[in-house]
Amino acid sequence: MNKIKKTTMSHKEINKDDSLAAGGELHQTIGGEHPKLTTNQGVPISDNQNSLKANPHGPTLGEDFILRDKITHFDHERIPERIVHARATGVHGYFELTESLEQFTTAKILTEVGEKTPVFTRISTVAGGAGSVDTPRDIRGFAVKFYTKEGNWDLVGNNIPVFFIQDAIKFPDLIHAVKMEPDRGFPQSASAHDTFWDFISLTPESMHTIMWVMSDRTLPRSLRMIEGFGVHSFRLINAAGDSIFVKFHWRPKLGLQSTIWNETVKISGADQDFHRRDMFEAVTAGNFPEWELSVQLFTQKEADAFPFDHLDPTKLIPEELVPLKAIGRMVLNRMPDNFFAETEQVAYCPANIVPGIDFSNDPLLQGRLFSYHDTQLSRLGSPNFNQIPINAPKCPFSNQQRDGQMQMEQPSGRVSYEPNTLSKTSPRETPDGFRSAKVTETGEKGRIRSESFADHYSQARMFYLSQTSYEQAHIASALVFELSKVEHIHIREAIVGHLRNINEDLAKRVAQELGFDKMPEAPVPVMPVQDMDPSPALQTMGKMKDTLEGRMIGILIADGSDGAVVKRIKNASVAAGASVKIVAPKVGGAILADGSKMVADGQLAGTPSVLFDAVAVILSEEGAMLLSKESDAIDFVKDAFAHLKAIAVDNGGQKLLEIAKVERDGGIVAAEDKDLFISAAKTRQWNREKSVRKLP
Ligand code: HDD
Repeated sequence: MNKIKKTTMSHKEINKDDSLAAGGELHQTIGGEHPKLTTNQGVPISDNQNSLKANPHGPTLGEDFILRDKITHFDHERIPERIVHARATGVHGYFELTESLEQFTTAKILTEVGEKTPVFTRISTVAGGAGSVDTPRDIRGFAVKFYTKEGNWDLVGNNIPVFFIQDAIKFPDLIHAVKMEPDRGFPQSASAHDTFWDFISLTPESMHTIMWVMSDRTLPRSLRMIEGFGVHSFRLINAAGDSIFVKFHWRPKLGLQSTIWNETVKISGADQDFHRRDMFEAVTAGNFPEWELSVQLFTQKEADAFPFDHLDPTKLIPEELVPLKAIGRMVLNRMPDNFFAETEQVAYCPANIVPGIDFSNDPLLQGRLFSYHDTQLSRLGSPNFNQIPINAPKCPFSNQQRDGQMQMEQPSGRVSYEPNTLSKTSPRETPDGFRSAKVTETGEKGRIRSESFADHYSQARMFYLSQTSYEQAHIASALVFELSKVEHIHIREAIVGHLRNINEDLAKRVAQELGFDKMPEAPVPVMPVQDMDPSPALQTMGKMKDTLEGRMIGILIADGSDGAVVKRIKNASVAAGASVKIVAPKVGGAILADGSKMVADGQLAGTPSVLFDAVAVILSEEGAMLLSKESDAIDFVKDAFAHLKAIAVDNGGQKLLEIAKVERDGGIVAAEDKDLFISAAKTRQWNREKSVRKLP
């Protein structure tokens, strides 16, 4: 057991008054073997609290190399943040193949069943900077680095299967439009502003992705409850050299779950690190998130029959058309030791593929192939970033590339070229090395967009019509929220014009809530909009699992609460797979009815109900009266109700509901009926929604 003890200081000459002023307990330390503190040159340091001065009141001396060593390094601690996807959570884990794709590919990671391949997965927001909040309405990046036996394979996807634009040349404009406006420096992480919607209004190809972004998909409850998509078609190549197309899908074991917009806004205030903390707490508690990897496989002939072009990244292939085949699972089971070294320095690149996998001609993918390596050169500062441990392959790697800034390797011998006759051990080409798919390219060179990319509205319509009525209302209200933040009326009108091509009813709902006097003109689509069959697999609500696993229950208590009831709810929640936090007016806890003390996990003001999936309010009458004067307690129950959560109450809890003017409905259950509470907690009370907010 480590215990706090005073170290025996060898540097007694340190100015004691100063060190006490700087915290008093400065020299307290946790026992153990402490290595000597040194400079970066290894010179032992005797005083790390005071710089070298000419006299007690004199100037600091330039010769203080210890001060310079420390401050200079500090001055250079930050590296450029990613231009997009700056804010993220990274987790280590493994991928295990369960079904071999040997018929289609030679890639060992997709053929060796049972093999566990280490992975590092980084899940990010797109628009916000590294210090922004976790919960804006935004796409989540879903990047997986597989450290395979045949080199690193990076599947750099998103939690949405389509993208805004069809050609990489438009990417800088898209990102400039969505990021903070350059003159004012805001908004930091929101799409709800003029420049984004201005660009979108002029980019009809973005309409399908806009439907996804305005849906509940972009408000995930947890990063453990999102899907991931490789987005583009890739190719698999088999031993005979034949290739087939493939799309990759990650599906979370915990199912999909999203938050309500009003809840999301409040979470951003209550806990800026909501998703990062959720992942950290789950993984460190041993609740390892898991995803199934599935593929959609299809031939060129099948692709030719699709009513869309699969090389267009604004299109998805409905599961009903090409079913998903589950081939493996990814388990994330270890948080990084050091956020900077791993989550910040990891460098993904869609061009990192392994033998047996190849690219398709998707023009967005083609542009991405050079962009990522290029950005890492400025972000990490040297072409040797592949030597940073998080980026280095875990299989042997060897070539004749040499030197460069921050070179960590020290090759020996006189040969640094290939081929050569002088070295018997230098690396050589190998027959099982990477080969491209056999593809014939013909046609005329030019800056052209294929005509097969011209349908911008059919899949947007399919997505909208595939949603439940609640989800459709959420899309409409998201559009109203976003466009209400847009100052320029012509931009609002242009977007509603596009919506008319997607669904007239949606356009009307949005126009009405924006206060339009008349409907704006719809742009004439280049191609007639097709009515595709709805695809229920595109819903979020339909993919919510009937489980409390991975969810969090909050129990509000105060002095006088009935401990037996609290324990019953807690035990039932834990048995159903949830985690539980006790919330009380004082973090030290509350004195229960039987005189015992129950320690709290969170203090009421800092632990609002938005942080939980369902809540219980267990109070004595006096406790309820006391809390009735606490706006945080009133908000606790009001918000839980407005966010459609199950609420368990005893008599005191009911009293607080009455004071908060929360009317009882099917989602509010008696605390003694723990089973009813557990089943209500597994879902949201969607029927309640119309009673708590006006939906367009
Ligand atoms: Fe990108 C980062 C996903 C289009 C250029 N992108 C980045 C990350 C993800 C994606 C998940 C973060 C990786 C990490 O965690 O470090 N990007 C996508 C998807 C796209 C896409 C799914 C479309 C299907 N991206 C895209 C295009 C370009 C880029 C068209 C440029 C031509 N993306 C970048 C980048 C980033 C990046 C600027 C910033 C940091 C980085 O690469 O490493 O190069």
